[in-house]
Amino acid sequence: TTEIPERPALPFLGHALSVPKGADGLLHLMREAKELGPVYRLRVFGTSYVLVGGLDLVAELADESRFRKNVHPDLVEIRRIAGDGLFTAFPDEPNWRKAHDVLMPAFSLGAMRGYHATMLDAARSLTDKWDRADGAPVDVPGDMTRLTFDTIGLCGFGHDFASLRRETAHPFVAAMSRALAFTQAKGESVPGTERFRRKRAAEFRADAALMAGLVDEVIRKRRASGDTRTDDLLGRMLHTRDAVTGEPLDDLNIRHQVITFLIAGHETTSGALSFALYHLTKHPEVLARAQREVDTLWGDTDTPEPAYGDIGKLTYLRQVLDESLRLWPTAPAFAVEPREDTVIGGRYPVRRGETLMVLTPALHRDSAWGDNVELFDPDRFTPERTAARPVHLFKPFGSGERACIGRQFALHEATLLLGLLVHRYRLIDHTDYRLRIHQSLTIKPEAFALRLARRTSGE
Ligand code: MNH
Repeated sequence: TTEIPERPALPFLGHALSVPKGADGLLHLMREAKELGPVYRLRVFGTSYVLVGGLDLVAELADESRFRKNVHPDLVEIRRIAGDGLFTAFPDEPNWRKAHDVLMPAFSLGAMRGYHATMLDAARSLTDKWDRADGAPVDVPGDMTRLTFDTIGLCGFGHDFASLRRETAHPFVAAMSRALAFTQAKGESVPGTERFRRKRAAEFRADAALMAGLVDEVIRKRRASGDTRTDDLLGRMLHTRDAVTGEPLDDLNIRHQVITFLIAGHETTSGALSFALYHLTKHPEVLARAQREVDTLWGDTDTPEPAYGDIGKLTYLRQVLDESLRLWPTAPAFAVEPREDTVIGGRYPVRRGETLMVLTPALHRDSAWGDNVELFDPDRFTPERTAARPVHLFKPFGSGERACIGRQFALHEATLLLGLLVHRYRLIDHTDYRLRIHQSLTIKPEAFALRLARRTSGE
């Protein structure tokens, strides 16, 4: 066996000085994957990560008899907000299986039929807002975030956050962004220096309390209403029992799940929508094809009435979304750990429980994708080419039993919205936008604005 490649490391600091903070961190890790190869080690203070960005290794790590989800140090920080919710639960925490089983039916493809009308309402609030802008620039990631946040609030909890009717971000979203930035900064800074940031720590506690308070109020209102529906996330958690234990989820766990869904249910989808609009803006031939696809379904009516079944017919738009998620998977990493000490790639020893971080944007640029991996080309996702591709080459939603539970939800919501947008508007790139990546827990295009003009028939 041989050691995993790494740059020369300083005592105590490890590689901490060479990793840029915040936004450029991911780009740095992607460059390192190019130079050091599909697996390398990164040390940040006391913590060591193995980064993996190549097909063969990712396929090996997908073997659930040898590896399981790793709750890495950043996720441990996020547990201060999301506790034992699905996303941050430790692999052996009993509440994970319990909540997973209770919630799965609410995320089946069939369940999307029940959310469709609500998703359409939310989408119309967005087009109303963009119509009112009347050609003035709109903040694309900002409005995508408003839309996806309102959508998960309405579909998941029957609660209207109405952020599309607000000028500034919703207080939950503002508190969440600050709190996530705080946990991230903590992971990136010298251990033990937290006490010098008392003010930030107090702000974090206030933000966490605000989120918990808001969520408890949503739960309280549902309980008080006497409404015992079980066809949304909150209803299932309050009024169904886990088949194995015969118990419902406990109140603290329900709070953690609601916070988890409010965060996980909107950040990534809004980023995916923003990147897709970016690519559509920069590739007029792709946009024209997407417009032909929606025009075939909806003609040139002013307000189309997309049926549930229409979403499955928007296959080219789905390819656009998939190709956007290939280049910029908006949850850009996920981690697994060996169940026992083992050897990966036939020669690299790794220890039980250590963090093996899959760097998805690097995997999505593996040479198995072809020569021109940086090129945006939705035709990579035709059914024929998808069937011919190794299954583990495309992992925007993670892997195995801890993969994204909200995948169908995100894809239904995003395809519907993109369809309505390309049907209705011409996208005007008035700033000749150059892509910059904004990174927190997830990634999105930084400061991306567009102007919109209504399409008239024939264009
Ligand atoms: Mn989502 C887990 C990506 C939309 C709720 N999600 C994951 C993981 C990835 C991911 C990657 C695996 C993380 C890990 O292994 O540590 N999620 C996405 C992307 C989109 C997305 C790219 C949109 C595009 N996710 C959504 C939506 C919801 C959601 C929408 C909810 C409505 N995701 C989750 C939850 C988990 C998760 C909950 C944790 C699942 C588990 O561990 O059981």
